[in-house]
Amino acid sequence: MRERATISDAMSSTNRTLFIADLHLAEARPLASGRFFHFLEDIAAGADALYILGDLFEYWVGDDDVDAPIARQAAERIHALTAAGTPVHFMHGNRDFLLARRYAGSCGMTLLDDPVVVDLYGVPTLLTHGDTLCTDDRSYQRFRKFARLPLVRGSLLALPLGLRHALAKSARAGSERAKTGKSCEIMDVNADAVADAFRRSGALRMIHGHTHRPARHLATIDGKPAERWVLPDWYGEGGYLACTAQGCELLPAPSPSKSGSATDS
Ligand SMILES: [Mn+2]
Repeated sequence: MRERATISDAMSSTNRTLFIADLHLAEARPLASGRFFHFLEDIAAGADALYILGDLFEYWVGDDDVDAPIARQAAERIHALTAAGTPVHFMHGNRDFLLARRYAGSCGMTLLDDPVVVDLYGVPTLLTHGDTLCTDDRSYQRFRKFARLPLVRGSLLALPLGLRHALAKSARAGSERAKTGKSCEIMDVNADAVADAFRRSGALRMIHGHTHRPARHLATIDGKPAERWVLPDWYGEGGYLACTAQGCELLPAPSPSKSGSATDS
């Protein structure tokens, strides 16, 4: 352990924990995966831990979809990080909630419940993907509850792979249409839902993604400080939150040298 820390000190600063979300990796978005792999090697190596707070993938139809190259590549790269001693924790997003133990195991990463409170260098910190905070979007919240019932989940996974791909495609098309009207990702979080989450958990800090509105929000709830960090998506340059005992900061993901500031179409 000490030996590894010495090696990684030269690569990146240690004693910090990193958070990312909403990478939306897909075959059609090679620049995002290139950035992510570069991030794993150059930034996450040597960190105390990496938390992926949902929507690592644009969609996920089941761990048995073993032919997807992006899934295989991501598993290899994440596994290299965990094998080198940096624990990786994964929480489901709304796009990849079917990701299960088999795939997580192949990455060497642990699955987290949503929400969960972790002790982050002494600060009780609530981690969530963020979609449950978008309570103004009632139809989405009904769908979310339904889709995650064990029976529904199980029935979905029992469908032939081809049919699951077709369903995922139509769900993405439907969500694109919905965004022009109302969508959780556009409507943002509900302030009362945020305050409730702080109250119920006793956390002083919250970290989430989903809304694609990176920011640091400071509030006082019941006389206590409440710090909320929103993670960026990786449709553009991408980015991450780095936390130490001193606090957190949002940082851009470094571009792999060739692609510069280019983005996927
Ligand atoms: Mn999401």
